[in-house]
Amino acid sequence: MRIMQIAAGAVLLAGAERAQGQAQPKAAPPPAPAAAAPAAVSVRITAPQQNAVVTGTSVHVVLAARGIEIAPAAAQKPGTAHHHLLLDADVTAPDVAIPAGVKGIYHLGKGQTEFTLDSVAPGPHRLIAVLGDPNHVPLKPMVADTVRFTVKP
Ligand SMILES: [Cu+2]
Repeated sequence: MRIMQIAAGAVLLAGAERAQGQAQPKAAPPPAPAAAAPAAVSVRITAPQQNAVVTGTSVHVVLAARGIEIAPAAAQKPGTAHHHLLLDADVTAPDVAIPAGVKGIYHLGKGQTEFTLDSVAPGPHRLIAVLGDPNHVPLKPMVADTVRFTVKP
């Protein structure tokens, strides 16, 4: 009996990491409109990271929610939520649906937890994530997270 060795394909991770340790001395952050939620429900923007420098005009956003089920809005399932992204847009009124078709406001209405922002202009940006109920109304108290990042062309 012969023992055959199978050479597994080597995976090369070539230069996947970019050096992004640049400080931003002049970045005076505007006041954040998103209040922290004391409740058990929370949301976090895990990408891009705070003060990240993103190369290129596509910004991949990854969201992590805790304490609540993320579900498609169309399911109309009580007690669930879906993500909303506000790029350089202020949070909307607390008791009404987050509007659709507004520049800078994105409903991840299919229950997505990742989203790619395309054609983001070079320069500094503010991204806010807000959890909304199946009717797109922000949860009460508001559950949100904010990151600032800079796009380099
Ligand atoms: Cu929505």
